[in-house]
Amino acid sequence: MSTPTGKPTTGPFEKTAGWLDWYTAPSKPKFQVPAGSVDAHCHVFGPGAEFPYAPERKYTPCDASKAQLFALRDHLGFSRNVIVQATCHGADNRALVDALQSSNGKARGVATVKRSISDEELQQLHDAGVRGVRFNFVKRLVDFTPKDELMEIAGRIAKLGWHVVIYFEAVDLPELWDFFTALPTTVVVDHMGRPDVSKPVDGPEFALFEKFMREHDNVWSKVSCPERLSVAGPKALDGEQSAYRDVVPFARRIVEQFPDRVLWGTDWPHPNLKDHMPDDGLLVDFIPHIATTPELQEKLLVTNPMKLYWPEEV
Ligand code: 0GY
Repeated sequence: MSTPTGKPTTGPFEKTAGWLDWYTAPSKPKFQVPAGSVDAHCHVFGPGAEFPYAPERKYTPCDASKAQLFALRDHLGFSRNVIVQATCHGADNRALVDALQSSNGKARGVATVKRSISDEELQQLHDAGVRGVRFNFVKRLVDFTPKDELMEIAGRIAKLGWHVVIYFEAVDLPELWDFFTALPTTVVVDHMGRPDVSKPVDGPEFALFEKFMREHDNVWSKVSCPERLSVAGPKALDGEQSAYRDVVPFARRIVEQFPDRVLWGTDWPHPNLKDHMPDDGLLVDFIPHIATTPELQEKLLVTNPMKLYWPEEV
């Protein structure tokens, strides 16, 4: 790679067995993203020596620093990042805040908070650039938090103009429906609610997700993480076919139906992948397969994330 991302380090922590480190030599994407594009889903991990991983974490990653993230941003041609608090840091948002404060205004954040957070601490997060909280329902990543606690948090952060990011698996949407539809803010779904892409795109499971977005115009979706959802994997079949081709019909459907409510992100440094670590340049080259016109690309990468995270500049 031409930019100084360096190598992943591990600091004083021992990585989870089988952990895949982020890819140190991403290709230069062939697809040139529009000027002012936002990578609206990425993380920083530690470094653990400076920002220790949380005792309640379910995995221990390699480090992935703010400098390495910002170098990747520049290499891929993006202008800004939205950094999402990773579960390995629990509700300790110090690494996130440090990255936001070092970004020269080019990063905004999504934090994890508990009911015990004070109004003053919320305001400090806001001043650092946080504009949302994440509620995570993926059981392998977090312990259960009672819904009344989450609803109380949602009510408090709504007053700051923040939104709620939700992460869940497709099979859990029916059970979570009433809670999600009662949230008083904009609601951003991570990775299209993790569809099982081996099921038909026009089957009942994905139809429920489309209904969720269609009937609730406060619901947005990140059309991110093909590498996490794909069964086909990164290998393109021929010149016409995309990497992660089995995810294309799902993501394209969401982009085309809801062009003003979609976001895209790399998900760097790609926690918990088991079989391969994606080339982030290849992930960028996936974008024109799901947002097939310059107009859709501009909305996905610039207009929509700017509206949500930098509304004062729109
Ligand atoms: C993602 C996906 C995952 C992990 C986390 O915060 C996290 O630990 O988000 C995952 O393991 O699926 O969006 O980064």
